[in-house]
Amino acid sequence: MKKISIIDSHTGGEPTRLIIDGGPDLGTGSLAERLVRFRTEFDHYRSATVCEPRGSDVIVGALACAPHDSSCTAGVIFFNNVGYLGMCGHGMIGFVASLAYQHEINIGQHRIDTPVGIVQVELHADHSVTVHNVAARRYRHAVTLEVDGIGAVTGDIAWGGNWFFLIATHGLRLDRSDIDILTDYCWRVRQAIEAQGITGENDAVIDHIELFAEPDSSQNHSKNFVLCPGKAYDRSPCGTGTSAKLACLAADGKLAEAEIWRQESIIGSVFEASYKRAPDNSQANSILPSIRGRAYVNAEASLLLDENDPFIWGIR
Ligand code: PYC
Repeated sequence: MKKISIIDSHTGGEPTRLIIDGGPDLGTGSLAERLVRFRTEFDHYRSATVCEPRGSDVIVGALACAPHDSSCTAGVIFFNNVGYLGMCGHGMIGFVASLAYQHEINIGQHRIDTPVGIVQVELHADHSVTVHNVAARRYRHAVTLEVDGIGAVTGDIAWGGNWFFLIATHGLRLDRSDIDILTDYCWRVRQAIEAQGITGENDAVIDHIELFAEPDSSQNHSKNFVLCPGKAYDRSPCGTGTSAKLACLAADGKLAEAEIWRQESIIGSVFEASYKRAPDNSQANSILPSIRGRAYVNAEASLLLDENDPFIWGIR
């Protein structure tokens, strides 16, 4: 019987399952190189960990890795029910909370190696975590596409560690009781984006769709609904999605540097966010977003992989 040791946490309701032992040996090299090895040679570990019958469409997996860059405390590769994520904001907060639970990280600043670059994090004394994400930027403004069963939809395309299509005007209520309607809307938009060959930079697939509305709480600035690549919706306000939103607000001159943006999720959890201008100006409109949130560890377990089990590597 093979065992994979995991720690589960949730960040604003969105789960993260961290593999701490028994995962694939991806060897050495940059985290981007190791992600390619994970995808091409060990993808069955991804499905065994996050897909049914052990997991569900909602779970984001995280593989703890030795960092490539020696200035980093740790490295991590994120994945989900259908593939891999460049970065994951709620997952990074869950990762740091799980390392803290294991006494492997101290209060203070740390650098974490990821496939899309080094991410600086701060574990605060109250155990909340600030993620200083990779640079975010708006790539295209007000892109209109024709969507089957909906009509014309207009949104911005932005990078926040993943590629997003952000829609402010959609005529829908962002309410938990309408999750199915919201999922259907976003999935249709996603399919139209793909069918019409609309991409991020360098033909990157836009695999996250984000809707915005007024927040429920007057303490917050906005509420969102984010549909993830595998058709599950983000229970948290989505760290990379909030980063993409900040890039759009900054590009529109609607949010100043260091000003606080409180992003509420579809279930009411909140990330507190702000940004700095990227110092090198290497990318036009590029900002450095920071996202603060809190994760709670809620399980520590071993996944058991029985070689007689026909679904040993998950339902793929
Ligand atoms: O928090 O960045 C995030 C995220 C991406 C997908 C699910 N959560």
